[in-house]
Amino acid sequence: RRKLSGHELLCQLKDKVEVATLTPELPPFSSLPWAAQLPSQPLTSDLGPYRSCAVVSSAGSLRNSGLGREIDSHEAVLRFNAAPTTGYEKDVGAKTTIRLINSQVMASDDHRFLSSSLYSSGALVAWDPAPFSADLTQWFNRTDYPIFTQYQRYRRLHPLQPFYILHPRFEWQVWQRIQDNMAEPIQKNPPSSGLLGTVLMMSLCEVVHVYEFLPSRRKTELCHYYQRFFDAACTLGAYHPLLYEKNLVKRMNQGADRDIYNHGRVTLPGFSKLNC
Ligand code: NCC
Repeated sequence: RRKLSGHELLCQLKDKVEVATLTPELPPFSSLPWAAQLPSQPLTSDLGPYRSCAVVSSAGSLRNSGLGREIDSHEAVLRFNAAPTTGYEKDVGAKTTIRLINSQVMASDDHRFLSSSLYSSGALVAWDPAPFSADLTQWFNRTDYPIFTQYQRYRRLHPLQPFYILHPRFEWQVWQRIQDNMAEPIQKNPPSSGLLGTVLMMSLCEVVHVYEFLPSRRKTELCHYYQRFFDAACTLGAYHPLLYEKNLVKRMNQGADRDIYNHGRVTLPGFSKLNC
């Protein structure tokens, strides 16, 4: 099979992946009293369009990057999980427009999801590693972590903050794009938050800059910029098909290779600016 060009890959993503979120009328949620807590509109009708966006990975190589000012200059900034800005502004900026969190963060006691102010800026978007079929009832009956009980609790405490849940179809549509473009079979686990957030922003922004997803010359075994914990698997992947994700993003990058090397910066077009 022929290897697709970067432009063809981008068009595949645009055509075959839909950033869908849960809304109150979707079964099986529609018959549950708390369905009314879900946003009435899908995320893509409420947020954006934005001109220029930043996706900030949580990689340790953001340490001493000095990218904070550049990151904050974008109209919208997406961050992940428990990644803080306070105390790290010089390297990662201070603006948070969207925070994408996995269900493990919502459920684990360490992250104090319900009470920490870390989660209170911008819109929240949650996802859970759903069974491959992406059938909503199957997923509802066996989520990886208790995403729905935590969602209800958070909504009660913070009713005014926008908070979306990604449809599991989305994670598997992105997974399929990776698999169809790799020669060997990849693990049947959903893509990392990093790639999911990048595709989400490509559907909201005219141009997306992703920071330290493809590691720069500052590449390090330090897992996160905000923690003293070392593990190369954070950058290379274990559960998530992270190396394959990075291969795909490298092929789609429209910026210069030296921008990756010097700044860890990748430039991707938003779907609205893509002529397919
Ligand atoms: O580490 P995590 O990801 O929160 O990082 C967010 C995204 O940044 C990219 N990244 C991170 C570190 C690094 N050295 N290189 C990178 O490229 C990845 O794209 C990553 O997705 C996740 O994807 O949700 C993940 O979450 C953590 C963890 O659940 C949260 O941080 C909360 O503690 C997972 N770690 C564990 O389960 C131990 C991680 O595997 C994936």
